[in-house]
Amino acid sequence: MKFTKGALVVILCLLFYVPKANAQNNGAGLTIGFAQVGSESDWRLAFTEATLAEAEARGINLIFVDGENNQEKQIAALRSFIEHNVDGIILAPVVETGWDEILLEVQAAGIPLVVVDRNVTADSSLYVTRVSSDFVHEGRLAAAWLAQKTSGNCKIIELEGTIGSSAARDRQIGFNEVIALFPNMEIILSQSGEFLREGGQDIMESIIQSEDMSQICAVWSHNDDMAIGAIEAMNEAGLNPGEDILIVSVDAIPDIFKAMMDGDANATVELSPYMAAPAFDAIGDYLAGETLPKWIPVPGTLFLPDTAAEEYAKRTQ
Ligand code: GZL
Repeated sequence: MKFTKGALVVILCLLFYVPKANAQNNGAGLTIGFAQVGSESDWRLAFTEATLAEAEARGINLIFVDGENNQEKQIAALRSFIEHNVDGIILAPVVETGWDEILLEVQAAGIPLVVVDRNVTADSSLYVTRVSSDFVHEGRLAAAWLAQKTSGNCKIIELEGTIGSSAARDRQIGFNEVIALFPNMEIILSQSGEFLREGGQDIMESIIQSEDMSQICAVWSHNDDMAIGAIEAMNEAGLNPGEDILIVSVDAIPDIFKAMMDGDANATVELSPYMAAPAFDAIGDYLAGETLPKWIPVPGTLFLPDTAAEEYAKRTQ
């Protein structure tokens, strides 16, 4: 059988074509850059730890950069990944805006980028997909629990997360949507503790000095770390968190279950720290030529004190 020159070229190309991703498209053997927000909360630390472990388990060479809650440091990390000519990038953006220019540079370098956790306002054509929970749903879930717990009658203090982050904004949107259905539910004071434990404690210490706490029915916190800081401040002031003042938050970190076991907290909405597997799969699938949806949701449910001991044990063993 005679082959034309063109046919021979095609056959040779097919023989020597090595797809960047392996057959399972799980990212094995790839070099991936990970620009993390920082280490501001126990959930963030758990997310980092789970991502490093997942990369090791898959044989992925992960270049990790802690953004120290600083967008400029994250942007510098993305530029260093381009210089490294990594196979893929995972970005956990600290805030929503200011990413268009660097995402265009990453795209021009031909490097697939996956957004994880918080969102960006940049056009979705600039990233492969986003892996995250639904922050609006988390806020709705927290408010729905509080409404049924208080029969729709509650004056609330809100501890907001990082200003400019989609997590803080969307949790607030979801929570406010639900309490708007109850005329006697009202947020009387809202302040950002930047998702930090000491942020929640500082805010609560100052509120205890300035407000009549007997009017306060609940603290709604955008994450467990700020809730735990607020609980510390209330206990030091002789108040009774978990009883006189209900505590509802998000993340489901081990310490919030410990607080529930101590009678100091009442409800938390789970945020899974396990987002690396779908993110690595997305990069592998993209490099294998597959098209992905622009959002890969990570579900979370509501936890109450009745399962706190079991959940605490599960998360600390
Ligand atoms: C939300 C995530 C938040 C966590 C906080 O997905 O971005 O950031 O709820 C963390 O604990 O600081």
